[in-house]
Amino acid sequence: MTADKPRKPIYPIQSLISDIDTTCLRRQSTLSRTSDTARHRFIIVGDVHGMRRSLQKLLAKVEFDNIQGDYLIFVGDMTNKGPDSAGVVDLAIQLEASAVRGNHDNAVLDAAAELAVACGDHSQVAALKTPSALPDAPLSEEPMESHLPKGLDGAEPVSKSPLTRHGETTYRTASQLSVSQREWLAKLPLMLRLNLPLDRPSTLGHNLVIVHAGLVPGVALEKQDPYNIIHMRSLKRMEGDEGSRFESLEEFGEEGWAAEWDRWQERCETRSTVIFGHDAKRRLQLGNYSIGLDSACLYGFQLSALVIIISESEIYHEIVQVDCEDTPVPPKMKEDTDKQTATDKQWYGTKR
Ligand SMILES: [Mn+2]
Repeated sequence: MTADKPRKPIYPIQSLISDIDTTCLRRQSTLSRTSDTARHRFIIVGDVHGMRRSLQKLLAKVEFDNIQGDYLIFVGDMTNKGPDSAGVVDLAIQLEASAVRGNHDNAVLDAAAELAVACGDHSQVAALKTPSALPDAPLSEEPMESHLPKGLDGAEPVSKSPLTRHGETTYRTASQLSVSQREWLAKLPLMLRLNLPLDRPSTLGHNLVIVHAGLVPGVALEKQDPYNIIHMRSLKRMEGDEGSRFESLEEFGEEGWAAEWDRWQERCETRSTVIFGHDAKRRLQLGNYSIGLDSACLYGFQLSALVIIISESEIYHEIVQVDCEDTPVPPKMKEDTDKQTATDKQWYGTKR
C-alpha cells in the first residue's frame, strides 16, 4: 500500500484465513432426500454497521432459517457508526454466523483495548503496541461504559482525553460491547475461503473468498497484506521488468480494485470470485469475479445479501435487498470539490 493515508493500528490477528466447512452441505444433501423443504444456502450480508433492524428485515425477507441449514456470513463492519452494534453482534452469535473483520470492527477492538488500558487494565498494553498478529490477547472485564472518560458518555465534551487513536463514536461503540461480543469480533479471520462442491455447475465458480475491503490480483491469499485486506478501495498499476504488479490504495480512485480483479481472473486458469464490502460509495457491485455488497444501509440506502443456493444439480445465486430500517447516519463529505472523483460526485449527488 502506498502512503496515501497514514496506517491505522491493526488489533492482533488470531487467524488470517479460515475455511468454511462445506461438509455441512453433504449433511444437508442427506437431509434433502427425505424432506422437500430442506434448503442449502449461504447468505452473505453486506456492511451492517450496527443497523440491527435493517439486518432483521433482510433476514426475514430471505426467510433465513439456520435450523433448515441456511448459513449466515458477514463481509465485515458489522459494528460502529450505527445505533446497535451490540445487538448485531448478538444476533450474529445467536445465528452461528461466520464473518470477516472489517476496518471498523478492527478500530472498535483497538479502541476497546485502549479504553481498558486507560482504565488501568494492563493486559491490553501489548495489543496496543503490536502492529499486528499478536495472538490471544486476553480481553478486559466488562462493562467499560461506566469507566468512560468524562465526555464520551455524551454528557459533556471531552476536555482532556488520553484516548487519541480513534474518534468518539468508535470509543462509544467499544464501550457498549460486552467481553463475549468483543471476543467474538477478535477471533474473526481476515479472509474466509468457501470452496463449493465441484460436482455441479456454479454461477459463481467454485472458489469463493470473502474479505472486507479487497485483494491484490496476482498475490497469494497467504501473502496479502492484512492492512490492505480491510482498508483498500483501488489499485495503482506499477509497470516493472517482470510485468505489471499492483499497489493497493485506500482512496476511491476512478475505478475500484474489483474491476482489475475481474480482468486478472480472465487470464487465470483457476479463477476466484471475491465477495466484499467496504465501498459504500460504489454501492452494489456485480462483477464477473467480484461482488461488492456494501449498498450504504448506514447512509439510508439498502442492506444487501448475496444468496447462494445449492441444489442437487446446480449452484446459483441471487441478490436480495431491503431498504434501510434504522435511522441513517449522514455521510462525511469532502469539502474540497477539486479533490472529488467522479465516484464522489455521483455519491454526493445521490445521497438523501
Ligand atoms: Mn469498511
